[in-house]
Amino acid sequence: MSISIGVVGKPNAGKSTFFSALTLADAKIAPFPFTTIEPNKATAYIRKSCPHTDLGKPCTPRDSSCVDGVRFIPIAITDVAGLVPDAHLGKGLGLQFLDDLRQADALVQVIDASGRTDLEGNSSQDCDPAKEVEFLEKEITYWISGILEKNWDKIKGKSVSAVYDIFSSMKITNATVDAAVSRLGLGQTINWTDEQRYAFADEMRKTKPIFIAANKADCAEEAVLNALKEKFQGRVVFCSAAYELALRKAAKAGAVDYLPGASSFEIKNANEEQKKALESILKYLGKNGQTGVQEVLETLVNNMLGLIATYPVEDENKWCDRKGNVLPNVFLLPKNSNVVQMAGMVHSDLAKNFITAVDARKKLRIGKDYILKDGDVIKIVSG
Ligand SMILES: Nc1nc2c(ncn2[C@@H]2O[C@H](COP(=O)(O)OP(=O)(O)O)[C@@H](O)[C@H]2O)c(=O)[nH]1
Ligand SMILES: [Mg+2]
Repeated sequence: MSISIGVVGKPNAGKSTFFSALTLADAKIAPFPFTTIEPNKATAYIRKSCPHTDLGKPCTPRDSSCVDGVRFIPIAITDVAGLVPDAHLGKGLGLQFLDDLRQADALVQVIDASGRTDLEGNSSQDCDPAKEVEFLEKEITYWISGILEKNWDKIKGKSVSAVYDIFSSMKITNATVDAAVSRLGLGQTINWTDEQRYAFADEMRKTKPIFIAANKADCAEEAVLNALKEKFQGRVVFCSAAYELALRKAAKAGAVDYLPGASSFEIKNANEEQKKALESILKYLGKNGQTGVQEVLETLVNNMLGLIATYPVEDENKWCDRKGNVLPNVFLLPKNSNVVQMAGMVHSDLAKNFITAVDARKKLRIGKDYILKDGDVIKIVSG
């Protein structure tokens, strides 16, 4: 199952621009027709250095792509409508559309770091973007609490296991549900008050980490950006979705040579007007290192979700599958996963009938307790 991330935030923060920028890929990176699923669902990619550079032979990826030694690993992204304070009371477009995010492993909240729009998304001045984070968490908790409320007749008076299905459809395990129930001291029967239901929903909400994309950094004040960095340490990255989108469009049109997340680009053929626009983007990159859009996704996946990339192969010498495809697949797994968990990602039978495995880099036999590292190339032997 692929990793799925939802883009949320107030109206006009730049969610759709961020979504388009993140998921616009040229044919080199997205050679397969798996890019756009629905208008608000598309594929983005995180970058990893591809193990083929250590093998010294080119790879033939089947579920990802490789450009200049960089493996681009697909991540599903969903863009939803804007959320406003009191959406749970019917303000704005309400909360219903959040149902699209049930399968999300994490969320990116796009906030307007320029401070030029208020919490409803209307033009304004000197708004504090930190306030956006607070209200949004609350509305997401109301959404989850609302799902419980809709099912209340079915679950009221039953044991806690009656809510397992609701949460497993949201990628939340039974063990996580049980832990929250005991942490809150709710007992084994569902006869919760409204407050208890909300508190439980809040625990469930916390299982979906929210990373913050401080957008419109191209026209934000340094002091505001610094305050955000201080307040949301480790879970905020500044970005300019508008610049990233402009660069990816220019790359697709052949005007520039630019790879997502790069710290610079080359202008190939652009008219005077385009050149001027591109030069101001170059200046921004010179100062900030990158547009930040790719960095948001990669910091979220690598640090906040703590996922590592592992490559199963059937031949530990040629690093290929039965058909000779070199490093055909890549699996993202939580840090500290063992090799049997990896086998289970490839196929449940591989885990069930696991015998042993081989670290294809070291040509070393490894046991079922081996803890995987980012970039591991592994041959699994099963009965
Ligand atoms: N300066 C600047 N403007 C941006 C950026 N991202 C989006 N915008 C503008 O903000 C407005 C709202 O963007 P949109 O993506 O539609 O916001 P959404 O309502 O959150 O989906 C549009 O006018 C965008 O051009 C950015 O990084 N920098
Ligand atoms: Mg939008």
